[in-house]
Amino acid sequence: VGGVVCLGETMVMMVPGEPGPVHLVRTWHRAVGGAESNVAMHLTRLGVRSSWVSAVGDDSFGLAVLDTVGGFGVDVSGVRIDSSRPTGLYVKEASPHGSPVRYYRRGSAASGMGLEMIDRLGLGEVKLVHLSGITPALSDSCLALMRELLRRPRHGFRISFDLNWRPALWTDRDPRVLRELADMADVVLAGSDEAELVWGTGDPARLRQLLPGPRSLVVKQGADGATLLEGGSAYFEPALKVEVVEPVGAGDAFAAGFLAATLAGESPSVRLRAGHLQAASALLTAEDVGDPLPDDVTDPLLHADSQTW
Ligand code: KDG
Repeated sequence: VGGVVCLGETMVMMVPGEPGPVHLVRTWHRAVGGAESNVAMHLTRLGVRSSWVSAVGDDSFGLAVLDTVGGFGVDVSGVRIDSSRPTGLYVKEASPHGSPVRYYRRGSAASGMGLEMIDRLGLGEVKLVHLSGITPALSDSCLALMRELLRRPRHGFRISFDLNWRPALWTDRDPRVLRELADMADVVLAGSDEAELVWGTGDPARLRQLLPGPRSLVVKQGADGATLLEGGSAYFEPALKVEVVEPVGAGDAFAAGFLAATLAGESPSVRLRAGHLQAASALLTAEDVGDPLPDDVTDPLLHADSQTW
């Protein structure tokens, strides 16, 4: 009782195992990736009990996904095994400057999710439901599921929503629905480019005027840092300087660090720093979830000076 449930698609991820153009690559490294299960994995590592709910195909890739996420200690008992649809797949070309991703996920088991998934979430027992803007792009039934979750009255839990705008998924859908969904969440995480798409500005000072109210909004400003807008105040924390190996997955890591510290009742600056610290661990690996940073590095960083405006 009291954990976090993360809902969303997770796929098998193929990363080239040798240099060169992808069409010539013959050796592949098989990993697993999905924004929301990444968050659940990081949360579990941080000591927060987490479950991940989704659907996978009744196939070997589905098994790989369940083994990887479950192997981290995340509760995967709510995942539906769908024998009529395959597990999704994507190819990631790892590079420090951004990683082109090709999806093979149309018609996947997770895109078949709909309102019937709500019973699997254990809503009576969780403190936080974590969702992202990937799910509403997957299918009409996934969008309906997101709307229902965000609209229905919440008893005893909050909803966090990471915008996770993936342009490749929105080619035949209107991304403005992301604003409707974000406006119903309690905690929203957005890159400044995503905030620009959804609210017309990525500037925290302007967002602060546009968005009064109790909701918490984190604007991630890339390598500069992140700003939390909450209760009429704004808190900025600079990011850590790291040698980036590969950036995909850093946003999920940030979300987990921030949410774990939020659930622990920490101050705004500690919550943002916890996000940056998790993100740094993800920036140092080509996979989505990297090794944890050692405690003697993280502990002093969590408690340095902060800026409020
Ligand atoms: O945040 C990382 C994810 O983008 C990656 O794991 C793949 O879930 C994924 C997606 O839909 O892009």
